[in-house]
This record gives sequence, C-alpha cells and structure tokens, in this order.
Amino acid sequence: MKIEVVKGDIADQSDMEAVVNAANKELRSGGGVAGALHKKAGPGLQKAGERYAPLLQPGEAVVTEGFGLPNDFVIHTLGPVYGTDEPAEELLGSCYGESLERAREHNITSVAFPLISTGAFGYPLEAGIDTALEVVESYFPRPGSLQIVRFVLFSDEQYETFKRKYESRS
Ligand code: AR6
Repeated sequence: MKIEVVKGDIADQSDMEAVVNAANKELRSGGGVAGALHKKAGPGLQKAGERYAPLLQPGEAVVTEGFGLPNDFVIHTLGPVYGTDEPAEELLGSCYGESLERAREHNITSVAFPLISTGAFGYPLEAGIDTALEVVESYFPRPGSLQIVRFVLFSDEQYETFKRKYESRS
C-alpha cells in the first residue's frame, strides 16, 4: 500500500476506484468537496444518499456508487464540526479509519481522500493532516485489497503543508 499526495480536485480523480466525500449528515450536495462531487455525479448520488439520512453520525462512513463520477464508488464520511462534535480528534480519526474499512469491505484497490473537516467544519489544517496521516499509516499493516491511498489537496498552502508534514514523518 502506498500513499500519494497530489494537488487537485477530488471530483477529477479518474484513475481511482473510489473517492471520499466530506459529507453532510443528509448526504446532500453542499459546498466544497460535497458540492464538487454531487455536481459531477448528478442526481443519482443524492437519491442513493437519501437511504442513509439522517443516520450518518460524525465519524461514520457509508458507500454508494459513483453515478456520473469517473469512480465506481463514493465513500461518504461525516467529519466532526470543530468546537462542537467531541472528542474531535477521535471522531476525525474514525472518519479515515471507517472509510478505509468500507474500502476494504468492497475490495477497493485505490481511494482518494480530501482533508475531511478542514473546510466548512473548521478543523485546523495541521492537526487535521496529522490525524489523517496517523490513521492511514497505522492501517497499512492490515491485509486487504487497498494498494493506493491518495490525498488530494485543494490549494497550494494545503499541498505544501501536507508535503512538509508527510516528508518529516518518513
Ligand atoms: N477537491 C479537493 N478538496 C477540496 C475541494 C475539491 N473540489 N473543495 C474543497 N476542498 P469541505 P468539511 C478542500 O468544506 O470541512 C460541505 O458544504 C477544502 O479546502 O468540503 O468536512 C458539506 O455539505 C478543505 O480543506 O468539508 C458539509 O456540510 C477540505 O477540502 C460540510 O461542507 C474539506 O472542506 C463539510 O465540511
């Protein structure tokens, strides 16, 4: 299993079998990642999401098809709202861990993550990156289908910060 770090748009990862959605609890379209994915996926994605609403809790993850996206699957995870959902670090870690679990259950070989909770939900960037890397790296020794975990960073600042933190760990 290897980690890739790219700058780009989560809705434009056509070589990945699955992408992760930084979802809202109703699995509806919204701003940021959810907006970009729903826009490209079309209405089928929201219809599929209605099956889970309003059951998704912070830290949980569920799978749907990709519909109009170039990916077979979307893994929807609800991040913690920073300052409201506690314990924040544990809940954020659970988003990554549960998403990886869903990928494994569906025999998915490649998955792209955005930085969950670090946009509208206000999670501090550096702390959000630390948790993402810790959980994904600690998942690596587990047997399973996953071969590539890609982090997709949206801005130059996020990309540079992520790279610096990732390189300082290895
Ligand atoms: N591709 C990759 N990363 C992106 C993209 C994109 N197209 N757009 C934004 N980011 P957010 P959250 C970055 O707000 O904090 C939604 O409205 C962004 O810079 O998408 O978990 C939902 O409906 C940030 O670093 O997710 C929910 O209500 C990160 O992705 C709520 O926001 C996550 O930003 C979820 O908030």
